[in-house]
Amino acid sequence: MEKPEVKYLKDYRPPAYWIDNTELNFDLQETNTLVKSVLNIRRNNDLSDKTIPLVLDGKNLELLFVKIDKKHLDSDKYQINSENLTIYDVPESFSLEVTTKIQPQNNTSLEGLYKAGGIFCTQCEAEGFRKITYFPDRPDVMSKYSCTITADREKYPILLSNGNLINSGMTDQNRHWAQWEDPFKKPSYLFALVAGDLVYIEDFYKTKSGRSVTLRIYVEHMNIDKCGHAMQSLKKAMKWDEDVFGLEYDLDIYMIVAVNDFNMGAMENKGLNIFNSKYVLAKPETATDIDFWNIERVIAHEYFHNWTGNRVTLKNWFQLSLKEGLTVFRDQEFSSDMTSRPVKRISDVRSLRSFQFPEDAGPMAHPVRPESYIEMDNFYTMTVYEKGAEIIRMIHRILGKQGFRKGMNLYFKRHDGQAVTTEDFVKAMEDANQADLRQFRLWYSQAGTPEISVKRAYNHKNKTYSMTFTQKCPPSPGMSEKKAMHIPVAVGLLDKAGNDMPLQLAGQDKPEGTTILLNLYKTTQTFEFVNVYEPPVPSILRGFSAPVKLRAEYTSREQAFLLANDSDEFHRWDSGQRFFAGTMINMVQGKIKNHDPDVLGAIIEPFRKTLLSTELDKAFISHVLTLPSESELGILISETAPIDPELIHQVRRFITHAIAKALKNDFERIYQDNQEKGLYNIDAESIARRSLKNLALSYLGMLETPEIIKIACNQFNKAENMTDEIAALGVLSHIQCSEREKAIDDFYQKWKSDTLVLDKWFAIQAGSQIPGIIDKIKELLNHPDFSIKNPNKVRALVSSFCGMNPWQFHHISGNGYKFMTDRILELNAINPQIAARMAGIFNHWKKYEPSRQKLMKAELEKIINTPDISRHVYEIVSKALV
Ligand code: B3K
Ligand code: ZN
Repeated sequence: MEKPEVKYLKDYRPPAYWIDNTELNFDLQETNTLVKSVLNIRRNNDLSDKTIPLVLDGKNLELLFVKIDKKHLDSDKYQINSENLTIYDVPESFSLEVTTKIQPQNNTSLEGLYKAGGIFCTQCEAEGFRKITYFPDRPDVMSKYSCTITADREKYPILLSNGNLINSGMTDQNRHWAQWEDPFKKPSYLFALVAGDLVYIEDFYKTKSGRSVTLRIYVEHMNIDKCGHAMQSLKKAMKWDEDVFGLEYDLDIYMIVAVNDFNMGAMENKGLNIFNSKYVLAKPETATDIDFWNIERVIAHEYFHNWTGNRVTLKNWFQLSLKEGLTVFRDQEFSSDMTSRPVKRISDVRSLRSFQFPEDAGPMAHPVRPESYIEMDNFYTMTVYEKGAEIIRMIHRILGKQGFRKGMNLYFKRHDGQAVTTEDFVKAMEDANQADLRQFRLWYSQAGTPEISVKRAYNHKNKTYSMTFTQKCPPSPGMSEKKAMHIPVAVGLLDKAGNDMPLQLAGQDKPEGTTILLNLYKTTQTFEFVNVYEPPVPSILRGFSAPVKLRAEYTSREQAFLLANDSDEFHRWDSGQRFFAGTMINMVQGKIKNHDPDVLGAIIEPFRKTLLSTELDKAFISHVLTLPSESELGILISETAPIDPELIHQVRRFITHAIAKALKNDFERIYQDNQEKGLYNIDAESIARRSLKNLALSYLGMLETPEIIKIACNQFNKAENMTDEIAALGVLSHIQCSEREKAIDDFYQKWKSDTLVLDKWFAIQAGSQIPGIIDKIKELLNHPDFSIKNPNKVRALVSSFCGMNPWQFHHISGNGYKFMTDRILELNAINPQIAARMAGIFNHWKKYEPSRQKLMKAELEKIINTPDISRHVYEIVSKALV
């Protein structure tokens, strides 16, 4: 194939033409859909060159007519190729009418306008609008849209687009139309259209200034009883944004549509969010506690985009983190306020370390503001989203809550209605606080995870304690030298009794609290504390104040001490994880013997103490007692040695089994004590109780005794909520017994008409630890309820296998790898975005031991040598092979 073009930030140029108004007209049909667009175009007079032709983006479109100021344009006046429509010699301002023909029913990429499950819907971000009509498909061209949709009345009774419904009517007996108008200017990526046989629930929200907003959630008929939680979440999010940021919703109606076929979680189209049904539909019988939380989070995230993304949008796609990092930070804060702040922080950091850190150390490593891309869709990454949110969180910490709010206010005051950059954001934060974030900006431009090491020394005579921090950042693709960054490190000191010491830095006249923010600016920097009455144990990087790898060289005794005593719950959890991980890694590396009773005792005692604590929050206990996963252990090991997934699997299994055996009675008691009492509830406390109970069950499951199988079957059969039902099925899924087969069968029979619940059924089987499960997975590919065209099904069956079952995916036969390559190639032709996501599974091939490296490399080569490989997949695989 030809090498695809690389786009660079440094090549950014302002648009040559503005589009003041966009009038769209859709004639939706079963075979050919006609799209007519009328654009009011005006030359950008800021540019000195007045001869630049008008270049519009367009892909997979059949051009029917072009008119300028209502007159047909002869075909020698324009040029079309597979990417653009170019018109030469256009007036300074004019109206352009373009009519194109598309086939949404054949569009399996789920980008642009597509029809799936009988519903027409759109996904335009990042560059999907160009699959609908010719347009300057870039976020800095903001236009006012109106949209008229005509369709069969019976098949598509609901016709929606952005903004307000202006008018509607019938064209003949069978076809009807609706006209929508969005009063706010927006980039093309926020355009949306939906047409289908849907029903809705309706509610209202009164904004703080007293306006009433209509809220609607549209779903397929059979799901009407599963929208309540999403609606409550939306109202909570609207209220929270008013309370915390003073931000109010701006249109009279807010609509959410749930569809089953969707590439990602959801999309923030102005006034008309389109959601993967997974993040809308829930009732206790069908959705787990985690699902309920995720729905609340994603509904809030898309709602928050209305200000951070829609009203203030992006100048170009390199700025993606301007909206995504900021909006993730906002949704994290929202979830923290709705649930438990430390627990939320723990799970966010866990996922940052499991996915973003490896990304930042691999072939796809890129700065939070990338400098180049081949296919923008490949840059909706953990780095842009989650590391981007960490950057915002550091600014929040450095400036404080009020300073941050002042910065946000100034940002909106300056930039409402504009397309701007991350630089504009940082500038607003600086100007509102007279702060200096010059060095801090490196977080946007330098890829890679900084590593911090700490040397500490206590001076008995002077009662001083010094901490010397050294930072370095490993090289990343295209960036070998890194500059020292501004890193905020929150620190506390514990005395022997486990209490926080008052902290006084040399030069301060009195102690200032028990947690202090140390700002690192240099490669090496020393801080000295005075009046430290005894040698302390430091608690470093409290609350995970910066996205860095900390090499603090704690002894395991110190780790156990911090696990038992640290007042910072995040750091307490983190110390526990390091402690458990350290022991397991030593076993993997043969530094300690598996069966050494002292080693086991050293793990089991703190484990038991935490399990039986009556003071700690149960959700927190569950997090502490969830041992680092096989993948997490692999990531840690890969920093010093190659990964052997089989060995890691054996050690982790051995440890969990040993814990289960030693604490059997305790687990049984916890299991009994935390049974559901009274009505099912989804408040934080009930969720915590269920998670601890099900954690106990999963440890007990390791014992695989008839007694435990009976307990699990009992829970499975009696469960009245999906959390308990799927937890029990999960436990059974790993045990080879007839009860397992029966439970899997029963579950299918019970839920075969609920596609979202079936995703869980596929995922549980893909994650099963029974050896040779890959054969079952291959069989399931042919199951009538599986479809390779449905991204949720692919994620459930195929991605879960790689994610939940690393030792079988990495089986030394190479069968797991071959299986993945087959799926990637199959999807390459159907849905390149999803294919590219899956291809990323081979990104870390160099971190494995030699035989697996060789096998994975061969797969990558096979993929890249396949004819017709998409740009999406090419970008990922070619980078992995460098
Ligand atoms: N902005 C969308 C993601 C679009 C992904 C395009 N490939 C959802 C979100 O982050 O809110
Ligand atoms: Zn987002």
